[in-house]
Formats: sequence, C-alpha cells, structure tokens
Amino acid sequence: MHLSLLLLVPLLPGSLARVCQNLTIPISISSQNTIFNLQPPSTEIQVTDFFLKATFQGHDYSADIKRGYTTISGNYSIRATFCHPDTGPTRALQILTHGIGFDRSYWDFPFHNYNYSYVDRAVDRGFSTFTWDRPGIGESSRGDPISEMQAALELAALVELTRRLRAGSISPHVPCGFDAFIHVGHSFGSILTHALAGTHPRLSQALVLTGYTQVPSFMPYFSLGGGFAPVSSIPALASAGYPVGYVAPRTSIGVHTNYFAPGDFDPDMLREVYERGQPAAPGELLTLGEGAGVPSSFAGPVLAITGEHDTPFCGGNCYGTSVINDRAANLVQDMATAFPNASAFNATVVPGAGHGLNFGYSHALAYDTILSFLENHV
Ligand SMILES: *[C@@H]1O[C@H](CO)[C@@H](O)[C@H](O)[C@H]1NC(C)=O
Ligand SMILES: *[C@@H]1O[C@H](CO)[C@@H](O)[C@H](O)[C@H]1NC(C)=O
Ligand SMILES: *[C@@H]1O[C@H](CO)[C@@H](O)[C@H](O)[C@H]1NC(C)=O
Ligand SMILES: *[C@@H]1O[C@H](CO)[C@@H](O)[C@H](O)[C@H]1NC(C)=O
Ligand SMILES: CC(=O)N[C@H]1CO[C@H](CO)[C@@H](O)[C@@H]1O
Repeated sequence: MHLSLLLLVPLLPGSLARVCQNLTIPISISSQNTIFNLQPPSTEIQVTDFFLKATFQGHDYSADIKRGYTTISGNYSIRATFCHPDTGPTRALQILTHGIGFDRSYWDFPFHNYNYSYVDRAVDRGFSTFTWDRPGIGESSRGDPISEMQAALELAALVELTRRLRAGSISPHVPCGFDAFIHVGHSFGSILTHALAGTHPRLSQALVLTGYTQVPSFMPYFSLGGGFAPVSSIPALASAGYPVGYVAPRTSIGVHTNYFAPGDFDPDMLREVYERGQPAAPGELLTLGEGAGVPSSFAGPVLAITGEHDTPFCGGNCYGTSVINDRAANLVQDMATAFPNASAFNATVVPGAGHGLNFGYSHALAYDTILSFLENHV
C-alpha cells in the first residue's frame, strides 16, 4: 500500500498539499516621482522611437527629459496570493516581487501542471509565500504609465505591504506571528527588493535577488531585443484594460531574446510565457536605475542568483568581466560590494540559464539553491 503511494508522488508534481488564498488589499501610499516631458507612446513608430532614444549610446535619455520631481499620492488596490502548507502557516514568510513582463503568476506558473512553480517548491520545503501584482499590472489598480508608475511608487507599495504583513494587519486570512520575513525579487522586482534593503534595512530578515546584477551596460540589449509594441498591437493585451503608453514584446521572439537561453527551455513554455505576458510602463523603464548602486547597511543574509546567459543584466555571459575591469569572478559576485554588512553573501551563476530563471529546465537547480540558502541562513 505504502509502496504504491510512494510511486505516485513523483508522477504528480504540483499536487503537493498547499493552501492558497487570493487577497485584495487597499493601500494608501505616496512617493517622490520624477516629472518627465514625454507623451505616452501610442503607435508602433512612437514606441520604437522611444526605445531608440532611450538607448543612444553616450546619452542619458531619462535625464534629458527630466523636468523635476513631484509627490504622487494615491489609493491602490493590490491583488496578492498567500500560500502555506496544509499543515498551517510556517515560521518564515517569503515576499515575492515579480519583474517586468509578468504578473505574480511568474512565481506560480501553471505550465506542466505547476511543475515549474516556485511557490510549490517553497511551500513543500516549509515556507509560506506572499506574491503580489505590482501597481499597474495584472489584477492590481491601473494608473498613469509615465507620471505615476515609477520605481519610487512601486517601492512605496512594497514597503507598505511589508509593514502590514509584519504587523499582521494585511488581511484576516494572513496571520501575524511569522518570525522571519524574506524578500525575493526577480529582475525589476530585485531592483525594488534591493532598494527596500537600502531605504528600510530592518524590514527584512533575508534577501534573494534573482535575474539581477548591478551592471547597467546591457539594458539596451533588452530594450531593443524585446521588439516592444503598444499593448493595442498585441492580441492578448489589447483588451486587458491597460492605458495607452504600456508596451510589451510584439512576438514570442522578443520574449525568447529577453528571458530564455539557448537549449534551456521547452518551446511550449515559450509560447505560454508569451501568451500570459504582461506589459511595462515607460515610467518604470525610465526609473529602473533608482535605488541601486548605493551600499546598503542590510545586516541579514543575501543570495544573488542569475542565469549564466541572462540578457539584460549579463549581456548573455555573466563570466564576461571586462565590463567591471575584472574586479570580481563574475558579474553576480560583483554585487558583494553592495552589501558590505550582510551576515552571509552568496553569488550563484546558474549554468545555461536565461533571465527568466523560473521558465528554464534549469529552474530545479535555481530553486534548490535558493531554498537551501534560506534553510541554512534564516
Ligand atoms: C487566485 O486568482 C488567480 C488569478 O485570477 C486564479 O488563477 C486562481 O485560481 C485564484 N486562486 C484561488 C485559490 O482562488
Ligand atoms: C484615499 O482614501 C482615503 C480614505 O478613503 C481618503 O481620505 C483619501 O483622500 C484618499 N487619497 C487619495 C489620494 O485619493
Ligand atoms: C557597516 O557597518 C559598519 C560598522 O557598524 C558601519 O560603520 C558602516 O557604516 C556600515 N556600512 C553601511 C554601508 O551601512
Ligand atoms: C554559494 O552557494 C553554493 C551552494 O549553493 C556553493 O556551491 C558556492 O560555493 C557558494 N559560493 C560562495 C562564494 O560562497
Ligand atoms: C521542480 C520539478 O519537479 N521540476 C521537474 C519538471 O519536470 C522536468 C521534466 O519534465 C524535470 O526534469 C524537473 O525536475
């Protein structure tokens, strides 16, 4: 009897016992945003011109069109999902922030019966998880894609959600009583997580920065490689309620270029990622660099983990170190200097992986590295 049960388990990925609850969380936040002299790009030509201007070498387009700062205040409705093992909430909660191109389902991707789900693996190893749609994206409130949806406002949302989670005041469905709050980001979500560790180092017990380095040199690969178009040109997004100005890759070729590495993926996965893709706001793209680069006083453990062939953060090769004057063994390890007071720092380059770590065959190694690090250090 037990033998047959044991044999069944490996055949049913995603069937591990977990309990999830969707949440709608009203938040009131404000941030110091940048005023840009820019009209929302609405046609394919305007979108391409935006990316061309943003990538002219030797120019700082964001600075060229900056006209000062202003305070943005607003009430936003944030959609989130809280999961825990069916045995109940656990000691540690992971707060997972997605990057550009996706919504919170990045962490719990349904492909192959959730075989690639990070949430499944984390819950299976005894963590609770909180995934959320960033402001403007997915099921969260929409807003102006230039004046409003910027890194500063999204950081304010992450800070507010974290405070409420720590206080046990986010929802009757989410208990208080966690003794560790771990922040995990992907790409732009790592930028926001890194920024949180800079501005509010005591709000987190551990950081995991995935799909990220501090090297800005290769962002133009992403900007031009994505083949971005207005959401109105993209069938799956045209009626999703995004305001004019939001952009996304026009075809799966742009998604492939920016998130996948040769030989590390199932073509059906690429198709599903394209079909479920979410757009980006110009305000986000123009403020990506905010908050990075300043050494943080963060005193907990930090894991930086990025695919060897990450396009936007490694230019396809995290071991190509001439861009940092060979001062570290790889571009991920170079982030150690950003966390001089971390209790532990580990940099892992995932062999053969691309930027979208959760979509590659290599996801199993990436997840095991992250969860083992957290088990050992939190
Ligand atoms: C939560 O919402 C997502 C997206 O709308 C949906 O796919 C999922 O089934 C919902 N989960 C639960 C537990 O209700
Ligand atoms: C947000 O909601 C509160 C309470 O409903 C209201 O008093 C406040 O004016 C709102 N703020 C903004 C910026 O709309
Ligand atoms: C790291 O800790 C030392 C000793 O407490 C302190 O002097 C230093 O300012 C900290 N570094 C940062 C970047 O906060
Ligand atoms: C980081 O952790 C991995 C195990 O996950 C280990 O193999 C590697 O040596 C560690 N790197 C450093 C610099 O400690
Ligand atoms: C996390 C996990 O179980 N990943 C598995 C998904 O399926 C592939 C094969 O289809 C396995 O190689 C992975 O280990």
